[in-house]
This record gives sequence, C-alpha cells and structure tokens, in this order.
Amino acid sequence: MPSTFTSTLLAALAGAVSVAAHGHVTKVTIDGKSYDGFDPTSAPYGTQPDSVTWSNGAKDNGFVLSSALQDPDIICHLDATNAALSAPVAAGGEVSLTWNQWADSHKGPVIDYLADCGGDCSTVDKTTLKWFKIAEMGQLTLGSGGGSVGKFADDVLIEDGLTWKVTIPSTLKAGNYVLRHELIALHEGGTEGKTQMYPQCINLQVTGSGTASPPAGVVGTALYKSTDAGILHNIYNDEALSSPSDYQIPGPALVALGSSAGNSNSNGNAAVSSASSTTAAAAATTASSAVSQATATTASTVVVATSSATAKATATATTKATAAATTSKASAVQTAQPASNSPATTRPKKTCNGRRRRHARQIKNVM
Ligand SMILES: [Cu+2]
Repeated sequence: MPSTFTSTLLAALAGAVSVAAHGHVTKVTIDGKSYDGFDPTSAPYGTQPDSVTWSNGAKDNGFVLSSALQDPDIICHLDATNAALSAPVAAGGEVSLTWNQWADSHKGPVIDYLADCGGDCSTVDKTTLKWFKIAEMGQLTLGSGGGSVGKFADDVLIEDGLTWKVTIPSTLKAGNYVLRHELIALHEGGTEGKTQMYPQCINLQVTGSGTASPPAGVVGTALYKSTDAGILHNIYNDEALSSPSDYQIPGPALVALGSSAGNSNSNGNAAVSSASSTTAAAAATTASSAVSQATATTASTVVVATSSATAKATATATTKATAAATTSKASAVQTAQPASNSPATTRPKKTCNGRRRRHARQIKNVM
C-alpha cells in the first residue's frame, strides 16, 4: 500500500480521536548519558545508527496483542532484533526510559525485567533469555464508580513527562543483561486476547562488585497467558475490587535482589509502587545476604500475601503466590478473582472506538 495513502488514512483516524497515539522508547538515559531509542515509525524502517535499544517492526508504534503471548514477538516487541551496543550501568544505578508519547486512555501496569545474556547481548538468541522481574507498578487508585477508570502506573509515566526510572538491583553480579521494559494497556482488557503489550529491550553492561547471581527466570514466551488475572482484566469495573492492589500485576513474582527492587520515579510513587514492590524491597534487605534464589523467591511471594489487608485480598494473594510457585498461575488466579474479569456493564462506549479500526490496521501493517 502506498505510504502516502497509509499516512493520510492514519492521520485522519488519529484526528478522529482526541488522544495521542501509541508510542515507543525514544531515549534511554543512564548516569547523565543519553542514548537514542529505536524509532520503528521512521521510514524506510531500515537500519538505524547502532544503538543500545533493540529494533522492532512496530511501524505504527503498534503492540503485541495478548492473543499472541506465546509468540516470540512478546519478548522484545514485533520482529525485534538485537541491539548492537550495550550501555554501561553500575549495579544500583538508575536507567531512565523516555517514551515519545502515550495515550492517557491506555491504562495499565509498567513492568521491568532483566535477563542475563550469558555472553554477548548483541547476538544472544532472544528466545533463550530468561527474565526476572526487578520492578513493577500496577493500579494506584480505584475508579470512582460508574465505569470510571482508576489511576494506573502509566498515568505516573505521563505525569513524569513520559520518563520511567528503574533501578538496577545493587547486589546484582556484573555482566551483560537485557532490560525488558514494558507498558501494558488494558483499555480493551476485559476481552481475552485484546490487551496490548508494548515491550522494549535495552542492552546493559552491568558493572560493580555485586555478588548476587541472576535468579532463575522465565523465557519471554512463558511470561504471560491471555487469561492471567492482570492481562484479562476489565478496568471499567472497579466496583468489583476493594483496593487498588486487588489488580494483580501479571508476570512472575518480583525478585528480591538487594534493596533497590522497585520503581524509583521521583514523585514518591515508590511508596505506592504496589504493596508488593515496596514491601519486597524491605524484605529484600533480609533476603539479600542470602543470595540463594530459593530464599529470594520465598521472600517476594510471602510479601505479596502479607501486604494484603482484607481476607479476600489475602486469599487472592496467597493463591497468586502458590500459583506462581507452581507456574499454573492462570487458572488459579482466575478462580480467585472472577469478578474483575466479568464483562463490562458500565463500560463507556467511546473509550477506544476510534482506535479500534486503527489497531486492526496496525496489526496488518506490521506483519
Ligand atoms: Cu491503543
């Protein structure tokens, strides 16, 4: 299809909705040094200058749908290929990821993972990378009823000028790692297969004298299932939740590695960085001397359970912990929290109408 026609059409559709469109990571900043992100929308979509960010084929800033979570595209985005360079960062240091734009209708969690390349990240086979979660933020406030949507991590991203900060665990052993930074958009998440995943991978060369071996992780194609509670989730039905932490951030449990697990955005959201993240950091202090992975996993899963106030939440959290441990998470979690996945009765009609066709388009375009 001629690109002028495509862009005219997309511009018209974009104009029909009042929000900005999807986005990509446009800049990575570490220790005062900035690295350009990969711009998938830049014609002719070919080679760009060597970068620390992985390239991808999301030509229209598109996404990976939750109907394709077992496809390798979920690892580092559509048709992603390795970045040629790696950015040095000291263990305990901070990585800032700046997005070019993000639609405020696109609510959901922000999650960061690392995977040990076991060698050169510029040539590693992405399907072999095993990811461990180092930071997560989910829902911060509940919607006020009548189908209204609460505050999510990506609202914090927007408030912070589209920059997200993640701290590399201070005890992590030096080496070559890939950072997998991910936004998840749940505006159509009440329908299985419609949640939008926006991962971006960045090569890091972690330095320092840390001694903690990377914990056993999960390959990208096993991180999520389309029926996971935090993936198949109706954000317009907060009446079914008793607290924002009832929204279950998807993926494996946060690992406790040093005292720096958790988002470190400057506006105080470390405190709200979901009970699990903050408490995990506290518990991590206890667990960090014992670097055995079993200890770390126990610490982080136990924390999830103890951080829940109500009996219902505790039951849910306990189920999650157990499920995470047995990796049969999807079914267990679903049973625990069916209410939030029930079809929206109060969903506002106009929420993603204009974009729906556009989304369908994008999927075609990036194929
Ligand atoms: Cu969208």
